[in-house]
Amino acid sequence: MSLHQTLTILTTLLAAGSAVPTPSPTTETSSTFPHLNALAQAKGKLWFGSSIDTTSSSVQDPTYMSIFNTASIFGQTTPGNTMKWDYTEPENGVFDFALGEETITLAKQSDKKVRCHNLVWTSQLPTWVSEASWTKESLLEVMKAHITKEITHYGSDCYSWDVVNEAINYDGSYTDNVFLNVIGEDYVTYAFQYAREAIATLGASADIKLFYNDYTISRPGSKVTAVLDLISKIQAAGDYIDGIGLESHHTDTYYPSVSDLSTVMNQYAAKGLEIHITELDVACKSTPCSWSGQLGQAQAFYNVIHACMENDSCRGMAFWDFNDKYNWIQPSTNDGEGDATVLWGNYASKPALTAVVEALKGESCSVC
Ligand code: 9MR
Repeated sequence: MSLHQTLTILTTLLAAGSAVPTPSPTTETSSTFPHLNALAQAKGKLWFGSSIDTTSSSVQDPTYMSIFNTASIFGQTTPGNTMKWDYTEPENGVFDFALGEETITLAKQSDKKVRCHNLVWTSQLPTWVSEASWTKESLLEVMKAHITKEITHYGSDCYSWDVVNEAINYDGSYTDNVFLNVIGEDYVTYAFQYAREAIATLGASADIKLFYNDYTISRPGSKVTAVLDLISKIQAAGDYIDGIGLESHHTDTYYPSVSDLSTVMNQYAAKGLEIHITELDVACKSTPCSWSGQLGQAQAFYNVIHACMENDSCRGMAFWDFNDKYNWIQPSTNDGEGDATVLWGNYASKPALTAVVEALKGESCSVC
């Protein structure tokens, strides 16, 4: 029985009375926060990173920024929002890269690689795309122009691009969107082809990797089968895809085992893909997250990082934010679910942070 399971039982037994004692957390600053990137790189990984959203008040928070800006803590970043279609091409043919550039500038200041995110997605798609009536040819033209402009604008400032995001539903069917409805399932392959062609125009030195990025693809099942089929289709059409991003949005009560993760990672690796953990966070189903919830959360973080460290094709890992105050899953808008990162809003650390460090070092989890 794991520490988490034991404590769940104890917590239930003690429900009416005293709580299970909890250790005092550290209040983290850039001087105390563990050097996750250095730890990952010491074991041969490319980086450990975190997303950043320059439209959020997080960038006005000095403690947040001093942690984010420490290269040994985070060696990679992804703009949480500002390179998406609604920001970059709000009107047909009118491009605006200013907000996306803010992330590139920040990344350069602390020597971070940037996973650029994303080119084609159902969400955050302006209505001029989603609600107009298109022919297959006219929508392909618009999609190609968007992909080409973004890739050529940012060039080698992007380590990689998430070319298509979340194209498959949990049951393995294609996500309903204007691209599917007008172009058909092949829109995914077209998007990758256009992305590869855009990179070719940048010259031989441009080594920008092209990724498919999705959620709930961390354990075997209908969705993973469909995603593997999708990858085979892209690969059959040409040398268009380099990697797969496992978003890794989990919860304290529902998360993949190390064995699930290693099964699917081996399947992606067998396709020759580089694997990234792209958006790791673990929401507690009820908040404030109980001690038992925090231990479940720690186990989830541990499993994901441990599985990546064990798989040579898994090259990098990133949080989808590192402080509860700024993560996208806020209890007020998510039915009480939240507290999804390794730090409380006041920078106190959670067991999850210890678990991440232990997984990076190849140690067993003392808090799971
Ligand atoms: O973190 C992003 C949040 O600020 C936006 O409101 C949301 C809108 O769709 O998108 C969030 O980021 C998503 C990412 O781009 C793709 N995978 C799921 C992420 C969480 O929703």
